[in-house]
Amino acid sequence: MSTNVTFLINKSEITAGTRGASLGPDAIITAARKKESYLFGENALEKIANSNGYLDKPTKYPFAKRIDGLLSVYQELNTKVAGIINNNSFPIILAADHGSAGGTISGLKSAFPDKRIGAVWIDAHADIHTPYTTPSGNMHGMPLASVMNEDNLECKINEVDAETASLWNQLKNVGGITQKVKPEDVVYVAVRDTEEQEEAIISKYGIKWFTVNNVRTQGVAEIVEGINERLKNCDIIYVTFDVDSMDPDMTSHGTGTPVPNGISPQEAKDLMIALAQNPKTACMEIVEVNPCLDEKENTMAEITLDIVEAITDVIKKK
Ligand SMILES: [Mn+2]
Repeated sequence: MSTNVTFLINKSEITAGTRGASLGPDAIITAARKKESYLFGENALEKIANSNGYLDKPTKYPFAKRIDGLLSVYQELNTKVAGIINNNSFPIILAADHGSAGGTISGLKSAFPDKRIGAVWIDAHADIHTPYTTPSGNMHGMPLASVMNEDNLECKINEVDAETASLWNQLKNVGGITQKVKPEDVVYVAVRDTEEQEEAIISKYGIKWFTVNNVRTQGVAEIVEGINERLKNCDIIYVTFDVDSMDPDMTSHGTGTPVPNGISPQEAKDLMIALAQNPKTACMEIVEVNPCLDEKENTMAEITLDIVEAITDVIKKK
């Protein structure tokens, strides 16, 4: 058996709070060219339209910044990701910021409308805010809530206007199915920087959460066993990897919101390889490389490339 891989590049950085993540996918491709890897020439590569023009004008939506642009990004990802899967290829999304994940999951659900989807969220952050709870308005903190059809009104701190609420509802409805992932089918790995509104929802649903310490003390194999056990009733698995899950001292600060005490690059690679090996895994996404913020030249992209190469190898042999 062999599987085709299609890289899907999304350079939209409209949901991050810092600038430069749109250069992340190119930084990874540059790292490949530097080491004369032909990864991106030997596999199919597609792109979605660039929405970064939304950064050049003020946003009307303080609690969901540039949500109008994000709606287009979700719609385009929905079509592209479903199209790649329906074409019997395995999509690996290289995206600027994590707002992309909601569109990707929409596409996965569009391809598999009757299947139960599990999501493995490897990240320093929980990304489960909503316009009603966000302190920053940055939508890279909301993709998971958007695909869970979650508003978290119990923890509401913002008075959201009708237009924002309508756009948020449209975002949750991309692909025509509002709840794409159930809370019991989400697993966090390495999350360590959360806000109380997020913690409330995580504990309300009992979302499974493996800490950095769990990974370090139990080892990657046991964590992956735990993930697979938790998601045993899911038909399809989506894996999202935010590079800020890794420790900035062992990588670099080349990401929008670095957080100390993350997993090591080796742990990240072992984890991603093991997850790629699961036959249920149907889509993987890598996000938040920001070379503008990298104090060690292109180190974050080089480390990320190593992970992307490793999972591509595994997937192509499936
Ligand atoms: Mn994230």
